[in-house]
Amino acid sequence: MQQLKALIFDVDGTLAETEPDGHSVAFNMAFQEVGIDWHWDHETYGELLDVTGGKERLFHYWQRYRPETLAEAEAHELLPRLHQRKNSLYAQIVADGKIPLRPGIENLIQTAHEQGIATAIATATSRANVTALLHAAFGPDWETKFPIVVVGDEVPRKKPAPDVYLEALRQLQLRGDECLALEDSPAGLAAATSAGIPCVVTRAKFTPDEPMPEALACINGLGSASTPSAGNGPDGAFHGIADLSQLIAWHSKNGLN
Ligand code: XBP
Ligand code: MG
Repeated sequence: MQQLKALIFDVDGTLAETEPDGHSVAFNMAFQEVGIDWHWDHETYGELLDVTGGKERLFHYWQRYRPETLAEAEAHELLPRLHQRKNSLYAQIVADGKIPLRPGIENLIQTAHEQGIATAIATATSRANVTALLHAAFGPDWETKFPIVVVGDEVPRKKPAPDVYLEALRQLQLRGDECLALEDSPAGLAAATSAGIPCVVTRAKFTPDEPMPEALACINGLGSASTPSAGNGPDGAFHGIADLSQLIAWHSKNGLN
């Protein structure tokens, strides 16, 4: 049995509900601002989340659904600019305090630090977006909580490739089985497990309603005293709070060990 030495957190969907309340809102605002007749409703955005990375998502949508709206050269000029504008609008939404951390996250990070368990970030989003969210949530010294932050555009391949997790392991100087990943998406789960890191999925609003047998546990959130979580852990049905002691217990049963 391997001792748990680090928790590696995904950002969007796992730390906070940034997709429905932040990124998708900001994408639609940016479409309006630049005068393109695109609009991503909830269902469309949910499907587009299979493509990780906002810029990649824009190019995918253009090529797959609306190729007639932009010529090749126009798309290569407009879409990166649109993505930048989306990120500025997203940063503003976050700075306005509109996206709280999900229940249990703050407590989990605090307890991990008290018990000498490292906390790191492995995300498909950009460093600027991580900074915006964590600064708003934890204040100006947020980097003391997350000294290791690995982002999608600073590694060769985004999730579902394992690159962000492999780089996090390299910086942590730990093996995969000494860590636990927290994710909300099939792409994130695939990234963590292919890096050899057991993964707990905390379902978010956009998590597809499908079984995730590769997950060590798949629950509908970390849960709190007022709203306990439910789902499945390695021992079967789970109902309660997935606090640090629960995560350590699950980690000790990790089949990857
Ligand atoms: C989720 C993503 C990101 C965000 C948007 O990342 O795939 O692309 O949707 O952010 P994760 P960007 O769940 O790994 O945190 O526009 O910066 O890509
Ligand atoms: Mg996510």
